[in-house]
Amino acid sequence: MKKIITYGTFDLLHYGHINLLRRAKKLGDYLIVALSTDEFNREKKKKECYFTYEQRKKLLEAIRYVDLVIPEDSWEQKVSDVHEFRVNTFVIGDDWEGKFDFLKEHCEVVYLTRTPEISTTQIKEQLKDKK
Ligand code: C2G
Repeated sequence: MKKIITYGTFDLLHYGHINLLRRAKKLGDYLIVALSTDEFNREKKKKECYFTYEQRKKLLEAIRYVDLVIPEDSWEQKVSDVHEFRVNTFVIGDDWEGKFDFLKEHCEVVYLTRTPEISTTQIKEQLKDKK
């Protein structure tokens, strides 16, 4: 079984996220999503989420491509995750191109193109403008 892992906040889930998860799953048989916790988002990623971790987790678990959701609560957990879950491939959007090449000694590393015209930030801004 070829295991894939990806990481993210996945707030206000949209089709850009789904495009990423669909292509990530295509690379193997089992997709793990390490989902940024509320604390990790607030303290380390400086992101304020609309949905809580539990709500975002439920949304991801409803997606056919996702097999397991685990918490991401530190930048440093990736190497241990790869070994603990016997991951073959790390996947993330190419907005992170090169940033996780250190994982290449532990697993395959794949950067997938982002879906260009959509982002959680853009959704929030457009909703604000509509008020
Ligand atoms: N994504 C995408 N296209 C978009 C928006 C997002 O392909 N239009 C991808 C991102 O590249 C990422 C995933 O969807 O691979 C999740 O996006 P975010 O929730 O913004 O994740 P991010 O904050 O980049 O977290 O340790 C890694 C971080 O946790 C990644």
